[in-house]
Amino acid sequence: MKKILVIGSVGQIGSELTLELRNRYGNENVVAGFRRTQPSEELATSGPLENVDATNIEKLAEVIKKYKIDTIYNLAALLSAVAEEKPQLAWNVGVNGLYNILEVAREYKCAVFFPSSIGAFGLSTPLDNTPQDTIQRPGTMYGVTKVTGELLSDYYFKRFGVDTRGLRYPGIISNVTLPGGGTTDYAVEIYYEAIKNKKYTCPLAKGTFLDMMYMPDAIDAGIDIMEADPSKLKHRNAFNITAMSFDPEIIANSIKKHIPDFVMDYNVEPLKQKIAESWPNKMNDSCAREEWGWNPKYDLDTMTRDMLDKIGKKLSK
Ligand code: VAH
Repeated sequence: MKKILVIGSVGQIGSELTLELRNRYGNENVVAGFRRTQPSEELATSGPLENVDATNIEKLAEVIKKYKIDTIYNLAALLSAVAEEKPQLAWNVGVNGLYNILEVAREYKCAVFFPSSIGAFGLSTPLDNTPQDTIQRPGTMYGVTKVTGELLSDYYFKRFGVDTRGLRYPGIISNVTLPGGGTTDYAVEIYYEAIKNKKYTCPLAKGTFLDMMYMPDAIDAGIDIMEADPSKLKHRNAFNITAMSFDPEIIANSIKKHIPDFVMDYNVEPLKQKIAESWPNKMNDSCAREEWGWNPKYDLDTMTRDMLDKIGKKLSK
């Protein structure tokens, strides 16, 4: 039976991933690790909670031993735009934290999930049909922490046999948790504003294409990769995965199919625009599909229908 620790369980991915892991493996087998932000009532009442700061290796080891953890999902990170404002903190959480997690995983024989990102690529990467194995020279601290994390995780697999696996997530869109400080946050905000005000001012320019994914697919991918047959994995850290690619105009048109009088204008935020332009327009995720069966269920229109339905219900309460 898996005994799982989710570090960063109150974040955009962590909060929904932890609940799904509890559904699949049993509430008592999934420990929700958090630092400052208090867990939701659902997270707090459905299973064990621990205050875990990945930069404190002693506390981390204590929790691993207390619950006999065999799998660590490490979702602690500062997202791209915030990481540019606080690069030293981003490095400390993203890299020093990961180093501690890998060291504890080495000592207590835990598997480790590492969430990389499209942010691990830069302007010198082929931005269309971005290959699984290609040049990675990101220009952001977020990207530097992700490339470092990929290399460190692969090293721990090859040198110490730690079962590390990772995904290069695209922008993730959720109807549950609001994102905090990401370049792709617009793709969540637009749905709320469309419902509330039928108007949205977009911080990214028309024609800025980015890979995206609906949260249910992101959660399934995070669980499926850790359950995959290791003998089939030619790659480890980290797999390109994507479900769709769109620019602001395309997602706005998808919303207009349901809210015909929705209007969008632009007020480009230079930092987010600069970051977005250095990320792929569309990744090639054939390795994930071949090596562990990656196959997203949601496209833009099915996601839009579900987002508007779920957020509409939430806002009408
Ligand atoms: C961000 N949503 O924008 C995150 C994500 C690929 C983007 O890492 O920073």
